[in-house]
Amino acid sequence: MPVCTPNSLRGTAGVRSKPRHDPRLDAIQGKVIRGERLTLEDGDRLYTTPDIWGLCELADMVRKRLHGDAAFYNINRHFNYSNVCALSCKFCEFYRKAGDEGAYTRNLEQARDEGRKAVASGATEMHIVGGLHPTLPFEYYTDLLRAIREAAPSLHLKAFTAVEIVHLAKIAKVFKQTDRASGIRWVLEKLKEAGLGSLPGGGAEVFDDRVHDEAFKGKIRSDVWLDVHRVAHELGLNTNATILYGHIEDRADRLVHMDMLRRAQDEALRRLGYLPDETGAVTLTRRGVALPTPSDRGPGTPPGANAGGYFQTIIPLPFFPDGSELERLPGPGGIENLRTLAVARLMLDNFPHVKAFWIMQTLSMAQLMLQSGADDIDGTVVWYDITKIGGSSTHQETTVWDLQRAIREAGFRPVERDTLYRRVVRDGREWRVEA
Ligand code: V47
Repeated sequence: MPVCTPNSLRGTAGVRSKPRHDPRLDAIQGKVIRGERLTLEDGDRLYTTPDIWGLCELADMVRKRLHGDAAFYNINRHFNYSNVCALSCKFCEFYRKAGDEGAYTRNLEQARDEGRKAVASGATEMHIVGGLHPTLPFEYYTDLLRAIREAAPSLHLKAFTAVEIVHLAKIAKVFKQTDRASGIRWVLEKLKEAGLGSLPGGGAEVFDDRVHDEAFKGKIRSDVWLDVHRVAHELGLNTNATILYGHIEDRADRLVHMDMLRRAQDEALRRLGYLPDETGAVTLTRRGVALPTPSDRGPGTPPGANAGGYFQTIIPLPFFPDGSELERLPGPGGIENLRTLAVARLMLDNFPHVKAFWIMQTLSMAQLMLQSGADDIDGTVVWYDITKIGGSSTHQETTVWDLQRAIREAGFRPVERDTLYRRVVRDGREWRVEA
């Protein structure tokens, strides 16, 4: 049970009944129990309800229906191959221009070395992203994957956001505005051959053209981001999705973003044979609906082979203003973070997982999020260069022990997963996925 359930105190002598019960949540609760899709208006009610704990309880109900008392983490490493970027997004503190102090680009030997270190630390995954480097050739990226793959064959390579994939299509000169999918497919096929296992969820930001042009001009828009993920799904690759909130967008923009993602997921799940309702929606949060299961056979087989082809998880990312061009903005507070995560769990009824990325949410906040819709807190990470919270360095590592303790303290059972959410059975650094 969530720690904050004033309902459980009802009737206790001397304790007032739930102070902010919002009757508007009752109708939404009925829909959630029946596994019906929530509308944008429902989303607005969830966002404006004063009954934050009622909202968290609803999201927790869905999360428990899907995952019971399991809460997932993984052993992973992040590797940023370069922070040199042709774009200058206002929210980003990561990018540098070539020649700037602190600009870096890693070579293949450094990449191999990172792969070896990751394996030695027991990692199952490497998360690889970087800036849009203006001069590196296409072969750098395939060589990068191959180098890590050779040095560390057991690692799943979750690499390159949709923004990078389009950049690669442009530098390989295969990107055509009139037929975007073919260039994207060409790039993804080459990367898959080189060892790509899945795509991370970055670069989605907020799917609104006004916000886009104000805060991340020059970056791909929502239609192109969704095209990349659709083609990846068609190729059997699983992908993740993010939403970056708490900057210049408003809550309505966030709801539209979530709605666009769940439509894209409807399409992916229909392709996998899930039966839609009369509106075309495929909800996974109905009782008795089986979650998609990747059939990849684990270490030793090419990562990503027959992995499925759908969105695995939504990762709400709170905006951190420090060091960015939007430093004047306050960024979202704790309650807004909790609310957005719970709303995401309820609106995205066809996403199997909701991740509270502890690096951006903090581990303490991730615990509350586990009680409010999240079922995953990401991994050991080690180096993280995209956001450096409170002036922290790029070394942002936590131990498996800390992750497990945080999960247990939140009332859940820690389950180590691989990138594709299969259970990991481990004996020290040796591991395999459960059959
Ligand atoms: O796309 C950049 C965001 C994202 C800031 O797929 C910022 O498993 C907050 O996508 N404040 C990259 N956010 C991170 C990402 C991710 C992280 C963990 C797991 C996965 C996954 C994906 O970080 C970017 C952007 O939206 N970001 N700057 C900032 N100042």
